[in-house]
Amino acid sequence: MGLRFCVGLLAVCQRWVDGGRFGGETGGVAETRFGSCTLCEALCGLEFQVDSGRVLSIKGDTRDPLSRGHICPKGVALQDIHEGDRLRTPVRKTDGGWEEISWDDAFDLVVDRLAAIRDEHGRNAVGVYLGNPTVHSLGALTHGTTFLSLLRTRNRFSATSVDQLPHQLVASLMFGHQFLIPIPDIDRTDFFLVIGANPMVSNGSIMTVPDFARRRAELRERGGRMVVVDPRRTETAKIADEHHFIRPGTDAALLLAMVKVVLEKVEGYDEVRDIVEPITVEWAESITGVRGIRELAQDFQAADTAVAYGRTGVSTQAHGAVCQWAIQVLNLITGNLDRPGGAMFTKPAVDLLRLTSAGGRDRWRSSVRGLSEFAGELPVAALAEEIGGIRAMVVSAGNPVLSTPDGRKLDKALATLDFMVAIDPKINETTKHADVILPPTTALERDHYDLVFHALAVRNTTKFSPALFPKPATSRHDWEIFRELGLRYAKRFRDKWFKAQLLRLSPTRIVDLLLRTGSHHLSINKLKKHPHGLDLGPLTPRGLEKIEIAPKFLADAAREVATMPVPQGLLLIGRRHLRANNSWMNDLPRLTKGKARNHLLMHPDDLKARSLSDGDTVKIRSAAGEVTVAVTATEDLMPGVVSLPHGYAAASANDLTDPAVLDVSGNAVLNGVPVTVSAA
Ligand SMILES: Nc1nc2c(c(=O)[nH]1)N[C@H]1C(S)=C(S)[C@@H](COP(=O)(O)OP(=O)(O)OC[C@H]3O[C@@H](n4cnc5c(=O)[nH]c(N)nc54)[C@H](O)[C@@H]3O)O[C@H]1N2
Ligand SMILES: Nc1nc2c(c(=O)[nH]1)N[C@H]1C(S)=C(S)[C@@H](COP(=O)(O)OP(=O)(O)OC[C@H]3O[C@@H](n4cnc5c(=O)[nH]c(N)nc54)[C@H](O)[C@@H]3O)O[C@H]1N2
Ligand code: SF4
Ligand SMILES: [Mo]
Repeated sequence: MGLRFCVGLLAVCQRWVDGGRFGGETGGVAETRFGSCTLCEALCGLEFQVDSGRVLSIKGDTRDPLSRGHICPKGVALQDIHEGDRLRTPVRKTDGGWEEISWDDAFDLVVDRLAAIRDEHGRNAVGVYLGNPTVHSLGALTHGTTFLSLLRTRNRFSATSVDQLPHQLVASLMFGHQFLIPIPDIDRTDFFLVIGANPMVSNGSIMTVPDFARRRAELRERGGRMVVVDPRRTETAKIADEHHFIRPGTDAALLLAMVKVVLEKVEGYDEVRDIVEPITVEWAESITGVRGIRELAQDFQAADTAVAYGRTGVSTQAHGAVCQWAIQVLNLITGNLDRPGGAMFTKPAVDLLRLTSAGGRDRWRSSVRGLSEFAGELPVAALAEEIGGIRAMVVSAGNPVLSTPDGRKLDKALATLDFMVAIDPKINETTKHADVILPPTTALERDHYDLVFHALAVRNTTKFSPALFPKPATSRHDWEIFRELGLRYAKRFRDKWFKAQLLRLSPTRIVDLLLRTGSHHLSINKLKKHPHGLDLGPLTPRGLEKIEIAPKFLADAAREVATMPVPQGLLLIGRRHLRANNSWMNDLPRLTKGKARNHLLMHPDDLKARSLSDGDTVKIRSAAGEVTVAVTATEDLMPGVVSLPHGYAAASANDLTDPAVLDVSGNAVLNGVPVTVSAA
């Protein structure tokens, strides 16, 4: 019934939505256009100067209500992605190398092979991996998910389980929906506690905050305070009022000790009190290396408003789920959950909660290790070992050989597949294993409406970004690729044919429908009248109906923290760079000029203890593997900690991370990896 309603409503919408594209030839007169950057979560508004189908310049749009003119160097590089070296037509692997084929032949070939493997080995023999840019491509979201549901495989993997799975698990268990994730109300808080995040470089994550430096300055002007907890004195730590080094992987001890201190002056919450009972501040200080935990907790509690926020440093580690849970408990018991200045929920123009499942876990398990599914996905750390049972892979917008634990093992496993298709404009360390690569258009050639990050932003805003340029007739959008694959696949397996009809709608039309039925009653046409975006105001209290403060699954995991041993030896953490984006964009000269960045960082005392010097080539070893890389001395690291960025093939951090060690959520442990370092 729902679907018929949609189709009917859509026919009406079709008359309203002109579906027209801006762009085209202008013949020598520069034109100004507006849109948004889709490279990271910050959603920066952009102002383009274009002429004759070419970009003349890209700068920040000062009238965008969210980003207020902010732009980073990657945004400018959208031009380079568009104009640079990339696949523009499908290619097929042959004995003589990559060979161009037509779209029609490519779609038929892919569907024939996937269907044959499903016929022979069953549905779960087809595996899927979705990478990070999926969430930044409207069409990959609207059509990729429908295509995947047609495959009906349980072997679904994504970058979620090397990233934010603990946030989603905690949100589903505490608040009832995996995307009901509290966002720091940074614009009104008096005390901003940042744990394991570096928004000065990342521009915010699960906290869309495009102009972090300015908002931080405004916090200071209001007399507010920012405290950072991080094993590295990061770019964010350097502009904080206070920075604490912490031993990687031990944040759960810090957070539970803070909860215990806060509970001394709060009534109730007996189930939490019981969990933190065995924790002492002294023990937590010895484990974490952080001094003044009691004072930190008391200051947080005493602030008029305060918000604790933790990101990949505390989600991609051994106690990721407990950390994310303890952070929300801290917000809750200090009265800062769901109130201005605290941790709040967004009210986006398109309700993400309506579009996605609430969560759910352990409805099936991986076949080798028996790891639990969450929200329909298995932990990607199990992908390599599942290949064998999996005979074919669909990989879209990702590079798991560089981005998931023990990438080398995955590299070898992918080579044994019967068939692989990649949807990606690039031949990378993963897509090189594909039999067929289907390259989508770039961000400048397609309409964008952000379904995900408006829902995770520090302010309610909304914006439609029309395609800057029309796509060449020979190109296909992500959604057109998924549409063609889906329609052909559904024809083979008629059980899902009806569902496939959803694929016929364009993403823009789907968004129009969602906007019209959303709480702000907007439409694409209304948004087109506001090319800089619309401000929908600051975050407002949601009034949560029910909060499960200590769900058993998380409570059990939290009780384990008290038995955590003091970590010994060197611990590896990652890092990000403003001019890099995970494993891609490393081939763009505009972003990569200057010194190489994929070196190991190490404290001078740790170098000296191993008779090493700044600039030496060193060998890093872990339980999973080894890499050889140059080392740089820095006092910005806590002694006993070393840092290597991920995403570089020459020395991949994920040749060191270990798929055998997982957080209870199933998330990979990418930080706090025990390593040794010696002269190469
Ligand atoms: N050790 C360590 N490992 C990590 C991390 C870490 O901090 N440390 N971080 C983790 C995190 S947070 C993440 S999100 C993952 C990211 O890991 P992945 O998502 O696996 O990899 P990406 O590097 O984002 O790969 C992006 C690919 O998408 C392609 N692409 C770009 N735009 C599009 C598009 O519009 N459509 C399509 N179809 N393809 C496109 C690019 O060409 C590139 O090949 O890495 C994780 N891995
Ligand atoms: N320039 C740039 N921006 C990006 C990306 C990028 O690759 N480049 N990637 C995007 C993606 S996919 C994501 S998910 C976000 C990530 O956004 P963030 O999480 O804000 O970014 P990171 O730089 O990974 O920050 C993690 C921090 O945790 C610290 N850390 C490591 N281990 C621990 C630990 O055990 N405890 C504590 N307390 N801290 C620890 C690290 O030193 C680091 O400073 O960034 C997004 N934005
Ligand atoms: S911070 Fe940079 S990459 Fe992220 S949206 Fe803004 S311009 Fe794009
Ligand atoms: Mo990520």
